[in-house]
Parts: sequence; C-alpha cells; structure tokens
Amino acid sequence: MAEEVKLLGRRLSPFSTRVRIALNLKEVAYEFVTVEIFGQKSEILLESNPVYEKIPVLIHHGKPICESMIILQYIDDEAAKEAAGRAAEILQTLEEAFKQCSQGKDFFGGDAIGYLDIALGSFLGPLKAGEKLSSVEILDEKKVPLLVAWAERFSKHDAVKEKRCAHPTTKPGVFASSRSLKPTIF
Ligand SMILES: N[C@@H](CCC(=O)N[C@@H](CS)C(=O)NCC(=O)O)C(=O)O
Repeated sequence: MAEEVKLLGRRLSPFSTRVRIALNLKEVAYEFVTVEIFGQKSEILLESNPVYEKIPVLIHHGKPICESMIILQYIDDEAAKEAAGRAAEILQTLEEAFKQCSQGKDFFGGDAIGYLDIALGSFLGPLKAGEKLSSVEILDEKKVPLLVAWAERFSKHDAVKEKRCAHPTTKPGVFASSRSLKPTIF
C-alpha cells in the first residue's frame, strides 16, 4: 500500500482514528484529507461514499473503501499481500543460490542435507502457514521450481520427519530424540 493512499476523515472522529491507528501500525504513508460532514458535505466524500456519505473512507489507487471495520480488514489483507510479495522476491534469490550451491544435486549441501538446508528448511513450516493465511502461493512451482522440488525432498527426509516422532513411553507432546523409535502419538 505504499502509494496513493488517502484517508477522508476528521481528527476527532473515532471511526477515522481506528483507521489511522491501523495505517500507522502497518507503517503505511497516507494523506489525511479533512472533509466536511456537517451541513454541506465535501464533494470528495459524496463521490467516494455516495450511499452513506460518512467518514472514514480510505482511497487506495483511486478505489474508495468505506466502513471503518471493513477498512481495517482491507489494510490487513493488503499488508499480508505485500509481505508475500517481498517473500517471493527473496525466494527468487534463493532459487538462484540453490542452482549454484547444489550443482544439480538434491540439496544446497550437494548429495546430503547440509547446514544451509537445515537453516532454510526449518522455515518451511511457517512459510506454508503464511501461504494458507494470505491465500498467496509463495513457493510457486512456476517461479521457483528448484526450490519447490528441494522443499519436497527436504520435508520427506527421515531426519526432518523425525521431529514429529515421539518416544512410546513419553507423554503426549514430548518429542523423542532417537531416530529408531516409531511414532506413536503424532
Ligand atoms: N459504521 C461507520 C460509522 C461512521 C460514522 O458514523 N461516521 C460519522 C463521523 S464519526 C459520520 O461520517 N457522520 C456523518 C453523517 O452521519 O452524516 C464506520 O464504522 O465507519
């Protein structure tokens, strides 16, 4: 939401304040436009919110969004989309790095999982969760095919799957450390 964000409101309007707080939290720069709501309402307000003629109205790239709670949801969604976009850029760099490090082999470390595989692979869980929450596919096969294949190999590796295994005698939720133990709880 970096450019062209306008907020139609008034300083003392609590509904406008809601939106200002959300924009500040997400560090979105915006132009605050004080509009007339008493007597003859401002033209820009009538154009942007012709049905209710109320503030606040957020104008993003010329598109008006009305109702403070809907605006908050919109700001949150846009911030999530932007974060996903930034993650996608970083992944492009990693795709290139994988090509160079792996030299056509399965892992960053070559034939076997190395430190770099572990360092990056441990983020795959949160990354997948982020994809679900934002409905944006970050590990996109069309954009980063090598990384997608690597992530699949990495996730299927015994050493990675093992973190889900529990010792038969341990209490639920306590992870076992031995590879030979069979999973009984998860
Ligand atoms: N449900 C709306 C309420 C907005 C609202 O009541 N705004 C007041 C100012 S605080 C307003 O624009 N009043 C003008 C009018 O009712 O004509 C929201 O959450 O955005």
